[in-house]
Amino acid sequence: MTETADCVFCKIVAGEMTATTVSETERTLGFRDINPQAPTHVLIIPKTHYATAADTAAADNGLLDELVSEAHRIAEEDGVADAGYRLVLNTGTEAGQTVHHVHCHLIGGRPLSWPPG
Ligand code: D5M
Repeated sequence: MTETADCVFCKIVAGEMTATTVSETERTLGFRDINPQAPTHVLIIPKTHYATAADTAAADNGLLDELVSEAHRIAEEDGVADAGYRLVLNTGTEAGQTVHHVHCHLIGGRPLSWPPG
């Protein structure tokens, strides 16, 4: 859980960078992705810095559950829950993880193809 001074999501949590926040709990923050891939594209993160989902699960039992619960609540708020949505946790470089502060992508509001690219 080494917080890095140049972590963009830590900066958002600290209020040093702006984001379009859609949810906040004691331990989580949800904000709209800067490069949306669908009508609803929200990132849900823990306020504490963990690099990956596995690191989060190992360090803080229950925190990943909160990310998923928040994602579902936001999906309902955005009106995409009934049609269906996708949660994505990119992990590592080959999976396309570019920000190394764990984040759950909530993507919905359009039909989504499978498999992903
Ligand atoms: O996804 C990282 C995601 O983070 C990517 O979809 C862009 C988004 N991003 C990066 N910087 C910002 C800021 N400042 N606000 C909102 N969204 C941001 P990954 O799974 O690591 O590829």
